[in-house]
Amino acid sequence: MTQSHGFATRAIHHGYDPLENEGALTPPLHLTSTFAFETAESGAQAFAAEREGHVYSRISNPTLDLLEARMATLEGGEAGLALASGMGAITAALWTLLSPGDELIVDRTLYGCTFSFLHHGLARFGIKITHIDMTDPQNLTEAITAQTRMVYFETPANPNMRLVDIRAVCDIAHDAGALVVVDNTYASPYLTRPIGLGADVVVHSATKYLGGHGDLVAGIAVGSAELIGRIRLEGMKDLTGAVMSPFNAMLVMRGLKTLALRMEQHSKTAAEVADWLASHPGVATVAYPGLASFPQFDLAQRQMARPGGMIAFEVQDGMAGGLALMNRLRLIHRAVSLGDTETLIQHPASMTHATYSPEERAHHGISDGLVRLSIGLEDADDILADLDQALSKGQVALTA
Ligand code: 7XF
Repeated sequence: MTQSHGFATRAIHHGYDPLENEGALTPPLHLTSTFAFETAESGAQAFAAEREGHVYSRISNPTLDLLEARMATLEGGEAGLALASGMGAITAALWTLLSPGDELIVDRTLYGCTFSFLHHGLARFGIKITHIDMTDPQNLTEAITAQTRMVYFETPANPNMRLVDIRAVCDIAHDAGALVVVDNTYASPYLTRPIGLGADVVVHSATKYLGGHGDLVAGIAVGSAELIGRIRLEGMKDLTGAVMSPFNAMLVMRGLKTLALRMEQHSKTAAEVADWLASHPGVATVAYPGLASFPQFDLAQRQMARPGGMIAFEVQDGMAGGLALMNRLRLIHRAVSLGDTETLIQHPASMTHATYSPEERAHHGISDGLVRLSIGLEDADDILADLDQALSKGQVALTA
């Protein structure tokens, strides 16, 4: 398998040949915590990193190796690392790459637990956190200093769908000697590959589109062999211990096999739903990168292969209207998480972004009336019918 094979082909085949594994089409699951040494001396050499080989599954495991190799090729990075959760990936990467006295510049909009980790975790250990509006890269030029060690953002951002121009931000950050870490959870490597645009490390909640079926919690980091090697031995092994279970790695690999197909379908249905919402009189605003009215539509066209499966919108009656709408839905589940086969709806201000204070949410562009939809793989007509019956029961007029 080479990088010249297509995305879907690599997602299915990369790094594994059944004929080298007793013909087994599916790779073996190495459900083991430890690995036996031939001799005491070879064990000592393994610990001293003087020989290759697995030692203990908090450091590496053959099943994780395969997932890591597949994610590296899909993201276009040298190496991958499989972690226990998206937060495991983010915390392991940032604890490894930042030191007291460093400054971290982040976008205004971040997933709630990432925001909480920065302010209640990193900031307590002498790391300065600066939020800027990264939708305008000029703001980074003005904010960056000699102490800036890292620039970090999500694109599209959870929950309000703001995009960041990855190439423009990487150019500014690298000129100043800072690393760029991108949370690519919302896009997945099928839609956006930040490393090809200059990013140093990509992190994922593999719980979402990579796994794709809502049956696991997992995380991934991808980057250069040098940076990922450090995150493995410092951030994962010692600082967080947040290693992925080999069983979950099997499930993520199963998910990856259909990632291309799923992202195409999520995008197709979401585009239809976003169009429908945008023309509904009960809906005040819709943020979806595929809508011509989206403020960063041109950037979305450049940076995303498809607009993706996530939609953020506000109803006319604000927060009360949003919550009422959620309670009237019958097919669409009220649940956090995203990227699953089931369509999910949640209210960021009271759920995923409740870690922000009300003032912080206002300042960071997360309105109380915002509702987030993760479009699943059901028939589009059924999703629309559920939204229609829910919206029509409010004070707002019904569309056909
Ligand atoms: O540790 P997790 O696998 O749950 O991943 C954390 C995470 C990291 N980055 C982004 C952009 C995320 O969206 C997440 C998890 N978000 C879920 C959500 O927004 O619904 C978590 C449910 S509280």
